[in-house]
Amino acid sequence: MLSAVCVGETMAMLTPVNAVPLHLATELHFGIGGAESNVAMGLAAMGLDTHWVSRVGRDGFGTRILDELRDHYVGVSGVEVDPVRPTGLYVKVPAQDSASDGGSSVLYYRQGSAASAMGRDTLSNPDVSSLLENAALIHLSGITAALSPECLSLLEAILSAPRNGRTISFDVNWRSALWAGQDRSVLQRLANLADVVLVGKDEAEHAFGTTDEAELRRMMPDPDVLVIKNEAISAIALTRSSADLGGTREEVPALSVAVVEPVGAGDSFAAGYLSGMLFGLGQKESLRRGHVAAACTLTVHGDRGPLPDAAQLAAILDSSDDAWA
Ligand code: KDG
Repeated sequence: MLSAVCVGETMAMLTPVNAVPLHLATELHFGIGGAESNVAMGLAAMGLDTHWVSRVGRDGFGTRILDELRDHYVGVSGVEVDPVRPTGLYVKVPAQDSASDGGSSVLYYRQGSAASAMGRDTLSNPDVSSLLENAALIHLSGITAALSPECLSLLEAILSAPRNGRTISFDVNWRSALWAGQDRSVLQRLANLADVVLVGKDEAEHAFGTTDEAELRRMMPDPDVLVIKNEAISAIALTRSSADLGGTREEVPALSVAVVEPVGAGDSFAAGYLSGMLFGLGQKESLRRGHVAAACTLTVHGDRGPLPDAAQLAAILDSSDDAWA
């Protein structure tokens, strides 16, 4: 079975029940949230042998995260438990509490977290190195680059290693709160070391200073595929043909859905798209898988919708061929 490894931080996530402002909340819902582990759970749902590499604290939050990932068939043998540093925490608050992005906003309590202590040393853990060596896909994100200089050097080490048939995907995953006062130009450098890059147009403006497709490709010429997500409109895959560097452009419209909450939809899109790519599907089919998976998350509260398994996904895609014709 093809195996995928996602590397990054997952936090405990608290949300006021009934979407009341935080200071009025008497109950908080306790869940977990992490872009890369969201992708991992999506890839596992779609039938891939999936693992998550990270670090959690020796605390109840860390235990809960490990339990949830196991429950979603994601391997956690590559997760270290930090005896001192805590698991990161984030609070998702309703829009009225702060500057919002699509109905909710986040407060991070992750500085000095267990995951922020990942670094090049993480690669000397034999469980981690064997997972990475045997992976068909390694999925990384720009969030990790912002967590600490050590985390940045871990990404650089993974991205600079010989591929030996592996594909490395990099989701830019812009998070304004993490980049304040930091040098965001590293994102362009990291993206150019990856094989597949995913970025939303809204994120591209912050991370690269432009939303222009041609300009983005000019800034990121090296990845084999650059996937640009144009919010609710479409997703575009720009490929780099190895023979002539001419490349191709495939644009697939998004599904029109009643959005309940956008957080996590990009991760579901990534899982759908990357699973298609791993199963050898073309750009158009992979983008469609991304849209279907994203729609499953856009239409529910929380970071992940109940994603279809491989058979359901195939059935939805076959029957919706006309809609996309
Ligand atoms: O993509 C959803 C993530 O934003 C969420 O799960 C938390 O990883 C997270 C982050 O760093 O914001």
